[in-house]
Amino acid sequence: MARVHIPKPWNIPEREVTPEADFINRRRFLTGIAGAGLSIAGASLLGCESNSESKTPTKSDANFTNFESFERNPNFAKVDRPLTDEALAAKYNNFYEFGGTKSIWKKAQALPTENWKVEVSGMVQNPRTYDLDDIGKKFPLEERVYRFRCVEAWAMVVPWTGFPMRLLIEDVQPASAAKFVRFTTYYNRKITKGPFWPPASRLPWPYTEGLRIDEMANELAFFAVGIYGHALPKQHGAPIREVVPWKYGFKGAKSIVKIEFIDKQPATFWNTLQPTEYDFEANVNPNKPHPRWSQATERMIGPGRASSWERRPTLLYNGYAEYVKHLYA
Ligand SMILES: Nc1nc2c(c(=O)[nH]1)N[C@H]1C(S)=C(S)[C@@H](COP(=O)(O)O)O[C@H]1N2
Ligand SMILES: [Mo]
Repeated sequence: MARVHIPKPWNIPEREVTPEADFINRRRFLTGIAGAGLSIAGASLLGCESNSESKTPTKSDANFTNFESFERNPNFAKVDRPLTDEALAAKYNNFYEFGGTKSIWKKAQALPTENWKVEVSGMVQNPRTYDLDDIGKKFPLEERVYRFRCVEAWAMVVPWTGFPMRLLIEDVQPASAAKFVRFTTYYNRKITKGPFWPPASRLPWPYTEGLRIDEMANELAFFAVGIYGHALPKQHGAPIREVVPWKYGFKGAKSIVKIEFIDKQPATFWNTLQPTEYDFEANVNPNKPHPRWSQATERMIGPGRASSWERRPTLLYNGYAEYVKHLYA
């Protein structure tokens, strides 16, 4: 097999290097996966993706046509900082299934969202498979403005449209023995072929996440089907994703296909890869540094280089202590 050029992490343009991707890079080199003759599209990693020229897709194949009718919930509308510019948020994403750079929005357009179904199963009285139509009819959709904080220390404020997870719990009626929930997301190696992981990879696909059920029942925990007043674009996790604003962003699984109620803490993507860096609980905490960087401050997504973005102090539970601190007392 022909030897394929494998990009070194230090060849990635600086703007693309992020701590999470950096971890995957280091891991690949350390485990020697990179040594094999791999037919991966390494070249696309080297900055061929133009971030600025083409128009950013900010809409998906709208599954809900009447977004204008979903009102902002005034109880979840006030945040201590302005909304992030929509086009900036739509071009700065983590979606490792499609690649390890922040500019995966273009590649993420390959995600097929037609006839999407979400299976809810496990320890529940009413197992269900919802399509998006069911979701729109069954759950009253509303808009909430939430702060968002990635473990990599970038942050944003965005309006999500969706419904509280609590309503889904009420619909499926978990058994009392169910203590956790596992979210499984879309994965198809033919489509979700991020450049960091060749078939030989031992990365724990599909991307999964989990919560305790009492966390899921908290009034902040939200399923989003929209952002900025329209259906989620693919790069933000169309057609349905989790939003848990007091936790680091990696807890918010995108493009969910399955929700299972279980009695034990589930293995999850990042926690399986590196438990010392990505703990299951993953509550935003300025006083608990990541092993490789401080969490004391965060940078708000803005124009230009990340190094020029406004820095602010990180807030405990990302500012949502009054809603969630009793969960961890
Ligand atoms: N399926 C899936 N969900 C995911 C991720 C991912 O790589 N795959 N990345 C997570 C991380 S690390 C973050 S910070 C957020 C980013 O969400 P955004 O791109 O919509 O801002 O998505 C989370 N959900
Ligand atoms: Mo993240």
